Amino acid sequence: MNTILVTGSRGQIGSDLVVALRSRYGAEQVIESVRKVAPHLEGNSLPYEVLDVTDKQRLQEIVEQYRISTIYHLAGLLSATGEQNPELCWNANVNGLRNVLEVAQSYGIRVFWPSSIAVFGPHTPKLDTPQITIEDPSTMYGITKVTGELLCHDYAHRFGVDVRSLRLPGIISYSTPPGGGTTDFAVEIFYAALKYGTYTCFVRPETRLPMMYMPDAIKAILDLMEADSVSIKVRSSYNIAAVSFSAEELVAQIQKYLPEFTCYYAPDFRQAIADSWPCAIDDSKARADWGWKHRYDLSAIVADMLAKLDERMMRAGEDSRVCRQSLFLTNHGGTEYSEEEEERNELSCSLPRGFVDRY
Ligand code: AKB
Repeated sequence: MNTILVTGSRGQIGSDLVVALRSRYGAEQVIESVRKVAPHLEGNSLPYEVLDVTDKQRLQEIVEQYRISTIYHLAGLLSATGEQNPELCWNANVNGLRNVLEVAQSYGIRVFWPSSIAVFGPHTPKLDTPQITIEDPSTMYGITKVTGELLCHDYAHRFGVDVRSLRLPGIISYSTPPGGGTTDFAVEIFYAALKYGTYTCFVRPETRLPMMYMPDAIKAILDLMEADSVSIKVRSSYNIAAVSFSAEELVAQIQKYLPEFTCYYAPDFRQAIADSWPCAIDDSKARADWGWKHRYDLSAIVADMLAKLDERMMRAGEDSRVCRQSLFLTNHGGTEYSEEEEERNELSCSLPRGFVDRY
């Protein structure tokens, strides 16, 4: 029986991943864990635990209690918050991962851990960034991801831990806003476009970064974790890619639906982080080893994001500026989730934390 623990389960990826895992393996088989109990989790009939991943003893107790066989270890800080709190970033990202790998070794657990394009730095080739290349990150977040990759490689080869990882790009999603990343602008912009018709972007218009739509990210994680062990040739972390676009290209695509939408640019400290990352990475190894293939290009992402957010705003009784009819007619998207799953994933259309203050 596959019993799964998801750490950081209420983050941007965790929120969607838990829904997908529960639909695949059964609701009771997936145990969520969060660092602090949130009011909406109390009274939740599905299993969840409070876990600070730096507490190895508590992690071990949960693993024993539920006889966990797979851990999706998502708890950790992102690049922008990591720069503002480097000590916490190191502690949560590196010591947390090490605890997971230690426990995985003791109990024979399969592990998924997200690395990031943040492992790359100013001397890394910016276009078609190869699987094996210079890794000279200029952020604490990137340093923790390089360290994490080395730990994964070591625990896999030295102790036989079945750990699998992806170097994720910026993830665009409508269920839960991201918290504290450099690529967050590519999500915030949708909320702002619909609600206010204007957005102030914290990177320059020509800033081009690798991105992926959440349904593709969930598919990549599930495909990787279900692949035959012998096909997983990279145990540090796989390059993975879908689309690459600049901030101004994203704006232009949104303007096709919302012609009056205006974007202003006020680059802040996150510009330097974005400038240190690649524009587009080569993921041919993932495509060859375990058959990775993305589905959503920029136009499909924008159509689906606007339709889904607009629908949520409508359900929440909020106004959006979309011409509903034209949006739905051109919605080529559709996600992997059924209506029923979406209903279960009752996440509101609230704006990202701290986001409203800027308006
Ligand atoms: C971030 O911006 O920090 C993340 C990432 C690319 O790892 N989205």
